[in-house]
Amino acid sequence: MAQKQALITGITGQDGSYLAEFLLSKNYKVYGLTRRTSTPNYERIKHIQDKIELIPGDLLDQQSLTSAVEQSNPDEIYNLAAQSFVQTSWSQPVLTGEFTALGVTRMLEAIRQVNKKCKFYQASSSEMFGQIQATPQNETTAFHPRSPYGVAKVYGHWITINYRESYDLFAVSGILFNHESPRRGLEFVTRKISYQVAKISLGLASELVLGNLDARRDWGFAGDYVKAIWMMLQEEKADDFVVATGENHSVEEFVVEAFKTINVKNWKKYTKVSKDFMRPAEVDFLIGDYTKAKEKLGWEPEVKFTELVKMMVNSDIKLLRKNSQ
Ligand code: NDP
Ligand code: GDR
Repeated sequence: MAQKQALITGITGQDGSYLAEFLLSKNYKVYGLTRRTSTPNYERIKHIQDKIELIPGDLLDQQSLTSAVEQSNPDEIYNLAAQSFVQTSWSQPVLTGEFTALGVTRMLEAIRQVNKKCKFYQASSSEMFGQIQATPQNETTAFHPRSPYGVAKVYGHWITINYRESYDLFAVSGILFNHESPRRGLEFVTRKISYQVAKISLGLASELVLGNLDARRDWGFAGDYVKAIWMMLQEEKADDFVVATGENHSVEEFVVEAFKTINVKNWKKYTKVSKDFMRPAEVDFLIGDYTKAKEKLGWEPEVKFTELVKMMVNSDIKLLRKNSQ
């Protein structure tokens, strides 16, 4: 069988790096779209950089996307690139719409113009459920996004379905709940906690300042989730799937567990709450129902909550020790 080719947008991000590793293990030829920056940010992919091919391009630039699809001639495109930080979407709502919403249409147009046989994955999000209309949330739950990011993702979700229905593209949308890892960006709450707790344990910091401790999320491990993403594109028929763990925990529970990892019971001594990290509109509670992914794809999450927290804190302790040598 001919070697399969894949193009990943957002390859320098958390999910892009795990997906690239996974596709390489399946013997794919992997191409990654990267945008121009004054300093390269290949930290997450430096260990596989000699095995992948990077193509310059930007979600804002149609021509660059079309030529990236021409150049890589992929069997599968994974559209992971986005302005992905919810908080920033209030300070940069228009840019978030350009990247996270219209960027999806630009990718779909590139496929339509170059090769309609190429399969397409869109990174949809549980943030689309926002102010939840049912519990747990599944593929049929109505959306009520609560941020410019969530609104942009709803657009990306529906334009993917629309191109599937209009042009018969194999275009699928994965509604992924929060997934974390040692490679998570430092601004997201789980990594912010694990990194700061690691610093506290090494005597490099004395406090952890957070926003809403009561928000509850269904947190899984990114390494597990990229498998589900790939499985969706191996199906006979294009369809949309929720990917989640079916469990949720509060931000406070994450903090407690993180401090437990470093044997600190009195987490309140170190933890402060600041209005600076509160959001204009909050998503209070998310919990996913992944029954469809389990039944149709045979996918199940492997890493559980406490294991995930420990993995992240221990990895940050190791990282900080290495950086201080
Ligand atoms: P990251 O923020 O870690 O990565 C985002 C990626 O998008 C980076 O590679 C970034 O490049 C790239 N990017 C941003 N803007 C552009 C642009 N204009 N042109 C080209 N590339 C761009 O996100 P994750 O890996 O966590 O998430 C991957 C996708 O999945 C995102 O679409 C996110 O919204 C979605 N998602 C994530 C979930 C999660 O819990 N992680 C859950 C549900 C959905 P650069 O390195 O140059 O900044
Ligand atoms: P989220 O992730 O908004 O769910 O989006 P984030 O980790 O930023 O927030 C989760 C919850 O924690 C609360 N919170 C804080 N958040 C941050 N970042 N910093 C804090 O100090 C803090 N204190 C409390 C937030 O209010 C929120 O309720 C992530 C992103 O990866 C999206 O791209 C993705 O689509 C969704 O997950 C699913």
